[in-house]
Amino acid sequence: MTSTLPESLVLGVATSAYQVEGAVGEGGRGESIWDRFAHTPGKVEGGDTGDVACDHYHRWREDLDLLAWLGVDAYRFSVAWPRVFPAGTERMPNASGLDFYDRLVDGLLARGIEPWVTLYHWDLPQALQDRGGWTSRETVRAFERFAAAVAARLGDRVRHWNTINEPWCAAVLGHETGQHAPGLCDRAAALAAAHHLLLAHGRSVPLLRDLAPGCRVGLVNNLVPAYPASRSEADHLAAERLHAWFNRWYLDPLYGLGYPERIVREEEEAGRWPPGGPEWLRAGDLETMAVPTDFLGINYYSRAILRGSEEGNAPREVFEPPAEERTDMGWEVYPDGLVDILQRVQRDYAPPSLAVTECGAAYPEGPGEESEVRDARRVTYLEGHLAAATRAMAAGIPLEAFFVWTLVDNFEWNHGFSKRFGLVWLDRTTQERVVKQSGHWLRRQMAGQKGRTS
Ligand code: IFM
Repeated sequence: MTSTLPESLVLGVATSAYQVEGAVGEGGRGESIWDRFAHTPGKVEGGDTGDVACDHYHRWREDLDLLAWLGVDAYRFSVAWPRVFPAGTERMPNASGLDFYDRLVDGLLARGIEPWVTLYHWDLPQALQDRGGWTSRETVRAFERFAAAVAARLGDRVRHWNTINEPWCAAVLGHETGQHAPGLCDRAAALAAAHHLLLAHGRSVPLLRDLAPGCRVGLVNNLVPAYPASRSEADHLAAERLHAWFNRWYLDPLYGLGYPERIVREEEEAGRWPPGGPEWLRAGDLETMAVPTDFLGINYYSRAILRGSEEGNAPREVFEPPAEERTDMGWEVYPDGLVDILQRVQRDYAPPSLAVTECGAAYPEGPGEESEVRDARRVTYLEGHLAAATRAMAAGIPLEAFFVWTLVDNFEWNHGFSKRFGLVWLDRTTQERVVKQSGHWLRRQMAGQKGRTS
């Protein structure tokens, strides 16, 4: 079969440690903020936790065999910080924690799959949270030590590194809305956390370059293209405001532009940004964040449509697409948004390279007759988004990779196991894995792409 996918596009699958590993008490792993949060009644749907998750810690060989069967070029996974520094501040890293990732990397390379390592995908050691977590500068220092320990161990074999995954989620969902760990509801804390996450990124890039010679480094942002609901000035301003707070807050500083003024002004007016700047914003921080990187990772799932304020109304998101155009998360299926956001990022920041580090859909389909999982909607979703990625490349966007979220149905944060994003269905009781129709489809795409001669 011949695929229409560009031959140069690296295709992979992505996961993260807390969502798949389980084995939370093994190998000397310490408690993470997600262990604490998930075990707090009422925080996660169904009372689910990542205690067992997909048991990937024990079944990693089987999972790597699945990746090899799919034929993917690359696998993006994260390192659980509390496996490496269980209490966050030990003098030496926990060797047994690093051993796990050492085996994983060797297992990937033996199967011809390129590892893309993410350092922080939200599982901060609880001990660091107890000292202020991301609202404290101490955590930045602890992250540097974590990054250095992982790079010293894996840097001889891992070429691609993502420093931080989705700082917006870690900062805002974790500190302002309280939907994610550590569950705070304090906008000022979210601003401090966002700053320290970006600073941790900036500080870790030179360390990675030293300890993993020849590596390529980037940060991963979840970006949402924002569209005005009409041509009105008010709707246009509302869309630009969302873009500034959701996207630019985590992009402008990386490219030497500092924080978007419009939001800073709003924070000043709300009394959260003192005249001399907040205490956590120190001289040199913005320069540190703007360290040159090799690529920018973009996680894309959907778009937002904005209506400006009407009498008595704050600007708000509008447009409720019909159920059939939404995934199980309620997110609209909108592949063109991927092209738009890639183009806007390229236009405004011109990163040397881009990678779609996550893209995928939650749908509930499970095994029917003869154990087949007919998730045709996921196939359509992925076809649409890969076609969008291909269009972006044809328009000159330097897109190097596309990772499907995710391999196996896993722990979807505050939604617990109620949302299934996997190419492979998980039976949580037996841990049996059943490849879905979308997994078979991806395997055919991979075979087609590799079979191309041009
Ligand atoms: O499951 C998450 C992932 O951890 C981060 N990006 C979005 C995914 C789907 O919600």
